[in-house]
Amino acid sequence: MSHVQFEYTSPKLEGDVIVPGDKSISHRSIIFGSISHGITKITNFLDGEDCLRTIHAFRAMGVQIEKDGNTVLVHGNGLEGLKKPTKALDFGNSGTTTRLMLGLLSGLPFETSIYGDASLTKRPMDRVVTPLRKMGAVIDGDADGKFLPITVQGGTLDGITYRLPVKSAQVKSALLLAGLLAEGETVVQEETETRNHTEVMLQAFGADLKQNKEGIVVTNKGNLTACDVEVPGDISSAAFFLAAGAIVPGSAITLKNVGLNESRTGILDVLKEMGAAITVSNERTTGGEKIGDLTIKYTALKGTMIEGDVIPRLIDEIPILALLATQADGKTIIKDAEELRVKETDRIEAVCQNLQVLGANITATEDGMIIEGPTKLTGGKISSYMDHRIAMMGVIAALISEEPIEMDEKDSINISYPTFFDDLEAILQ
Ligand code: SPQ
Repeated sequence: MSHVQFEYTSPKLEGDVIVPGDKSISHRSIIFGSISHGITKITNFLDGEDCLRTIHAFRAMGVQIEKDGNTVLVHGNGLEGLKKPTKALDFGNSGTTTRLMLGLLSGLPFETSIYGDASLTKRPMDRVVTPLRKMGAVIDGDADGKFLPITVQGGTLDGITYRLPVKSAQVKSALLLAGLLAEGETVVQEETETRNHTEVMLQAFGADLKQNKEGIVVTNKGNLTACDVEVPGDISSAAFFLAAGAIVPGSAITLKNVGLNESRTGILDVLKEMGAAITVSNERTTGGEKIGDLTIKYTALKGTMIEGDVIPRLIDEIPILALLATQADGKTIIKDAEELRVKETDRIEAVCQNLQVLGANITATEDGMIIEGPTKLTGGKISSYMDHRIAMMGVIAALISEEPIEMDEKDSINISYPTFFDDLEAILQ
């Protein structure tokens, strides 16, 4: 790993950023395009490593997918058009690819083996394997299918009613995908709403999916039909510049075409609560997803409480929100975020250890962290923990640190935001 140093002297951020396409929506557009009939044209597709894993998986199953930059054409031949891959599928670092594909592969008439990188191999898969087995899936893997590598012997499935024990859109989506292939109804119930891109997009592709008081109900009635997808900008990527704009003195940034689906906008609620100068403009809807422009200006912030139902609406933004909280006046408490411990790394430990090195007053708790601000950040040596979101947090920290910040690597950022440094350069004054 090659160490990198970040040093920005009296920076100020000004201008517009067009953040890349949403990672969650990009994955789903490939999956639903591949199982539908017809040509799905995807624009503003995220060219990040995780989404490329999903493309490779479907190409390996015989789907013709043409990619020209951020435009992708998926030539779907329906579920019956998918073929057994000739070798095991490598899902790299991508939790979304793995969990959603486990749902789909469970109902396809062939055997598939899947594996991933060191981080993915440590992430729990039993959260999807357990309910899929209840539907009749035959899944074998390390520690009885808790971890990759996993082999799925696809076959017939029966619909079930399942109440999610974890706040996870990936588990919900895996079951809805399996439900498209199962006999009878599959009902997924969730206590706290998680991102709903699967539901929105399945409806756009013509699936028989409804939401009623029972839960989210899907059946395997008929084929899906190809549907063009314009991917909104990723609010989880925008979050790094929202935070930067709020904490780097003198900054004013506009982030264009950002996805504003309510199940993802928890960060906007929290920023407003903390006193950030943020405005939303140019709101519109495309493919059932809300989009708009976000303008943020530097201003004084105050600490806040982040807990309960907002957590799934900002789960991936917590690392950068923690950095922001080090600059806010007073205490910020983050609770109910135990899911952070099973992301690309244990994000509670990674955030706290890095920010402590930089002189922040931050303490890890079982399900979150407590931050007391404001503190000036010194420089120091930190680690990305090979996690794209931790790495980007480290770079943004360097914008306000008194000394340079050295990090063990920066390439992990390509997972979700390959143009991160170009976008940063473009607004650095
Ligand atoms: O795909 P992966 O690796 O799980 O990515 C992450 C991320 O930070 O990019 C989580 F580490 O995002 C998840 C997110 O946390 C993407 C996702 C989705 O597209 O459905 C849902 C969330 O995960 P979960 O486990 O809460 O369902």
